[in-house]
Amino acid sequence: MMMKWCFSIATTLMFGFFSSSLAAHSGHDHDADTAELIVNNAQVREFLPASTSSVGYLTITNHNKAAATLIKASIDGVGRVEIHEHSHVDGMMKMQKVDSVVIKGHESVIFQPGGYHLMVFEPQEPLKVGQERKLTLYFSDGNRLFTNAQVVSLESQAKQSKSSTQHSHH
Ligand SMILES: [Cu+2]
Repeated sequence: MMMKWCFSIATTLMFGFFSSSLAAHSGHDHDADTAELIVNNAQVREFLPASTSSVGYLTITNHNKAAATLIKASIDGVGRVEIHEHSHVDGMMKMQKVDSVVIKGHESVIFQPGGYHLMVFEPQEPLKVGQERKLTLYFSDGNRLFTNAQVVSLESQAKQSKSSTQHSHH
């Protein structure tokens, strides 16, 4: 398994700031949903000045019994999207690229600050706050999921990330 380690002080500071908003997600209510894999709250942050990468967050919910394995993501107008995770190594927060993310049956995986996230590189034109960009998720069984990712500012991303943990029933 290939892993690429990347680390920066700026990132550590940022995710340190966000770490208080982390919350475990435990299950969800079943309602009239017919789709078996659902993606919610997809958002990608505008690129900060002089930054070559940005981040995206989303929630994937698996209503199947069987696990689903996310293997790739792409965003229209963006050259490269990687799937990353954060982990504590020797007391430091590091992030690394992962080849796949497993969403177990009847569970959700939340991509959020301090956890799994999409790393976004090489925008073909600037991402502007308020835009929507088509996000495609590729699964190991050949399944694809499409959604629109909202382009958000750093400030609103921080806000949403806090409020989404307070209203986790959505
Ligand atoms: Cu990353």
